[in-house]
Amino acid sequence: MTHGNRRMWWSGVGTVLCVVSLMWISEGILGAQSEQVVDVTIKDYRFVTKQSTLRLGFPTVIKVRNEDAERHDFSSTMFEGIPTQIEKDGVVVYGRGVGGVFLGPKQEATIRFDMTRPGRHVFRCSIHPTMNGELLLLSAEAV
Ligand SMILES: [Cu+2]
Repeated sequence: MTHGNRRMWWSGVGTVLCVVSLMWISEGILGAQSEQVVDVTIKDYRFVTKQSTLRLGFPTVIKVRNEDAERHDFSSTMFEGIPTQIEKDGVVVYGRGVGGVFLGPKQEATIRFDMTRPGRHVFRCSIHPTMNGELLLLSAEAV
């Protein structure tokens, strides 16, 4: 490699890094506006939920993380009849009759769907019937 070629190579790397960081920034801004995120952590056989106000008709993301050394699942009827995307271990699954997702020890999954029904939506672990939680959904008019 000659000196000139090397310099061109480095400026190429610089350009790529700039584009990547710009993509990160715009994704962060757009993501904050268009998606409402719910964080669900499974710990000591309990669901710990962090949610802001959830509104109907907005793309909703539920991030579930299992911090236990035990296998759990996050199952709910709230996805019934709604196109739902589940991402786990880099694999994305789409479905309309999704009941939930199983999570091995320390595993996490991301569930994406559009909220269409207002009210309280219960979720639970089908392996451990005492584990449950709920999400509260406001209709747009109530906000
Ligand atoms: Cu469980």
